[in-house]
Amino acid sequence: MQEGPQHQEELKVFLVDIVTKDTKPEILADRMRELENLVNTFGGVVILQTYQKKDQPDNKTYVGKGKLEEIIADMQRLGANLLVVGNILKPRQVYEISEQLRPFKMKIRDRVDLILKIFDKHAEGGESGLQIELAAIKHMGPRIFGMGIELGRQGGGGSGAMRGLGETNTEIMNRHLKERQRKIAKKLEDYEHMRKLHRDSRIRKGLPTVGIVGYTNAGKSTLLNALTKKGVLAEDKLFATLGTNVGKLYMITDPETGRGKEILINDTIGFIRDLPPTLIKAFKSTLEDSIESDLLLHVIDASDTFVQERIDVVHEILAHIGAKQSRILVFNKIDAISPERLLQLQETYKDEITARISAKDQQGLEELKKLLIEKLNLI
Ligand SMILES: Nc1nc2c(ncn2[C@@H]2O[C@H](COP(=O)(O)OP(=O)(O)OP(=O)(O)O)[C@@H](O)[C@H]2O)c(=O)[nH]1
Ligand SMILES: [Mg+2]
Repeated sequence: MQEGPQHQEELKVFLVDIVTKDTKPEILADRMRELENLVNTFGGVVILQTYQKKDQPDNKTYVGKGKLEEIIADMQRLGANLLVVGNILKPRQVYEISEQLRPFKMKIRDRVDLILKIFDKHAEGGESGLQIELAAIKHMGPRIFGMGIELGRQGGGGSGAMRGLGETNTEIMNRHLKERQRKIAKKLEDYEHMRKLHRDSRIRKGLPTVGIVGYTNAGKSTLLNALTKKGVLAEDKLFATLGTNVGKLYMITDPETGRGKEILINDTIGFIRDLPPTLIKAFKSTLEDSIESDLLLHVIDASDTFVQERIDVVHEILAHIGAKQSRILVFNKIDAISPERLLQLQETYKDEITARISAKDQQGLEELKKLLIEKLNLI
């Protein structure tokens, strides 16, 4: 990690995205807010944001040549040093924008770079570190390759030697990345194997497992803490959790005798919209304990304006990673919504299995536990 305030001067960020004429203002505002939260998690401060109306991103500069010049002038005026684009940039665009920013010692990052850097910064090493490295290679690989082609072309006007150099470097780099990718994949396989053994022994012990999943910042870790007194870090930031946390919960199934059964609860990394498939894939094994659990608790921030959109994102990712088990929609943060809104949510999701809780205030947890006992067939 070369970036980040602890290594360098403060990261002063300019946010930009393009919107089509169909983009609704509230959706745009939500996206910008999420992007700003990502910047904050990363350790930067947003000092200005703008958007450009455009139906198609510009092939070279993403926002368009004139707009980019405007942005650079604004960044200079305000002392910004990082431009963040709320989308995935193509290698060509990264190259072009970087070139234009270079004289001013400014850098460009897209949304996926930001997510990868956040993961990278907070990774707990070991398996998740390797997964992040793999995802980064998959994200950066084509860029390096693309950049090599650009470099080759640049020199290529007259000098064949330059082109040759560009291509050779690219090939070397590419080979190196492929090799590293292969090694990481091998190590990840070993981890997976180890994990399978653990899982097998757990299954033999017969412990039912519950996976907590949901959009980032929904309150998953707070719920794990509330249920198991685990003491996991829960914070008001995106991607506070990047590894896996497991807690045990003793479920009393016979109140008269106090008898019950122990269950395992897994809390893991949260989801976010528009995650590239390679990134999801890289995290598949971190998510595996959740995916292979007997039941999923899908935690939803009920105080969010875009409840259904967030639910859709989570469902899509779960489908993508092959999670098929039944799930309980857990509407969290009900302390932060009005009784009318609570009723409205109840009505909208009346055909689903739902629970309404405040993990923070420990409200609704007993009902949730009853639902768990029933759905896990613990009695
Ligand atoms: N008002 C309110 N806030 C809550 C509740 N549960 C969690 N929060 C807050 O929501 C923020 C995110 O909580 P976390 O438990 O870290 O959320 P998470 O889903 O684990 O988030 P990531 O690990 O970052 O994906 C924290 O500031 C919590 O204090 C709740 O029931 N009510
Ligand atoms: Mg968490």
